Amino acid sequence: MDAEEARLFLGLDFSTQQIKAVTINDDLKIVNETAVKFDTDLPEYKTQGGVHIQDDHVTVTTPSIMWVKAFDILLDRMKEDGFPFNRLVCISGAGQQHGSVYWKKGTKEVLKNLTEKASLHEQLQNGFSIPDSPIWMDASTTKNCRELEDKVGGPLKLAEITGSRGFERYTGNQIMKISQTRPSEYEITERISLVSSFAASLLIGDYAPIDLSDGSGMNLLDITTKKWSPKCLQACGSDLSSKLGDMVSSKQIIGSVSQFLIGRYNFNPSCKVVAFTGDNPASLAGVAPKLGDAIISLGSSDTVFSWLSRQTAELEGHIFVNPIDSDTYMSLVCFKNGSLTRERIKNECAEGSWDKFSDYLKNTPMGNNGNIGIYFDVMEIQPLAQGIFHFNKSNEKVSSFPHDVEVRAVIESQMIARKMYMEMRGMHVGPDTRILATGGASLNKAILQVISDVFGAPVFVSDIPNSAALGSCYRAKHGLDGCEFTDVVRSHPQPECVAVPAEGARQIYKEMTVRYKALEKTLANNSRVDSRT
Ligand code: 5FX
Repeated sequence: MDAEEARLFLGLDFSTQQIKAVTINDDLKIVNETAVKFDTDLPEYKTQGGVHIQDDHVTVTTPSIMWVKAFDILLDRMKEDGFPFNRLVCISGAGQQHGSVYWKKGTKEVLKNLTEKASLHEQLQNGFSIPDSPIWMDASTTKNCRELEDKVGGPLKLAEITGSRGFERYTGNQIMKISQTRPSEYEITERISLVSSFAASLLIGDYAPIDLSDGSGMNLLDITTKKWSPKCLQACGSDLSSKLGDMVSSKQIIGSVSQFLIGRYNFNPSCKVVAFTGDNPASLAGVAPKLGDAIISLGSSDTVFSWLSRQTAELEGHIFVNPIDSDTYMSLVCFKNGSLTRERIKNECAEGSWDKFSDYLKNTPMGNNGNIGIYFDVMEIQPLAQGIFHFNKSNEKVSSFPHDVEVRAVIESQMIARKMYMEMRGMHVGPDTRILATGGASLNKAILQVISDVFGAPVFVSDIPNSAALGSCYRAKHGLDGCEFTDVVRSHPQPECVAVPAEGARQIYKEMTVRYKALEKTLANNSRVDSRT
């Protein structure tokens, strides 16, 4: 087949701050990358970091229609650049996890009858019963979480059924809040999608099913039977099972591209769509991991995750059905204060320069002379606490640190927390564990060195920061070709080892972790916290 005809696979990532599209060929070579950034490409929606934080500081939403308009812009941009839509044979995608989209009654018909003469956002303008989608940064549903836990027999029981105790951002709790506080809007809701299945709906011109892996982030799915849990559904809203629709395995082909895409952008009528999933499950596919690898994804949120052969119920962290092999699982812990906090410290302490930030990291000692900072700019997930705190080597609170100390403190405390909670979730990290780093901050070698020192293990990167979009390309190929995932990723670039732990690091961070844990506990007890802690 000559290059003009070769098959192409498209992977989309509807993330918090942008939509990213990556296209690969059969050799897994990236042939196109296009992005639309919400804050700058769609300034009319006045989002910051892609979101609206409401006055109560805990309710966080994004206008659903903005995502639709951003997708129009993305496709228009690719068309203007002469992108060969007709060579795409399969598409899959990812969405920020847990966020929910509420389609108004009658919108299924609109989706099925889209005309190529108008854009998607013009036609879907009135398609949402709740125009602002609650997203993963939302922390307004503590009361609903406790109610759900109580109704199923407690937090551990909920974790046993759904893979997680009640978490504020989890979709079931968000749905419960809406069904209780906005009953008339809930009533006229025809379908509730996750961000991932909402995005897939735009491609197939119909409501797309939720996949098992992203569906595990809702506190609604029984991750053992792989069916909606009747008890959880009942607790969260009336008639919920019909509003959610059926679920599918993450590698299932859910349809072909819509007539709208064929007519307006010249997509190939035989181009298939594989179920979309969450951004973290898609990233798992994108790093082509081996069993036992620990993955650390450094983005708007930081997440640590790994591939598990079996599940256990814990109060910390989460278990999802594995997006690559639905007979296995993936574990994950998510931290809300990730790259935006690092960026704030870079701006305040390193004159806005990542080079200067890195120099400070290189020129300060491991352990930061005993200084520990804790940086929860927004309400953290674990612990459920907010604020910025500085402690000297005697654990006394101090008001601030010199700039270089502050830079090291933010990275050290973030990475200590990542490792500590990862171990609490049952993910093991030994000196031989491969830490695969991905996401924006994985480009910064000085940060990677701190990760290696804190984790006491070698850190690897491949030069692909968009693992969720790339993983979506791999998942498209996997779903279409029906082969083993290991065959799909055979020519995935081998990750390069970029950092190994420095001598003495293990002891320094062992001691520091004990102190960090105790300090974090005092904060959690003194700030706005989960009623259980
Ligand atoms: C995972 O549980 C999260 O909440 C986040 O990582 C979102 O998926 C970010 F998009």
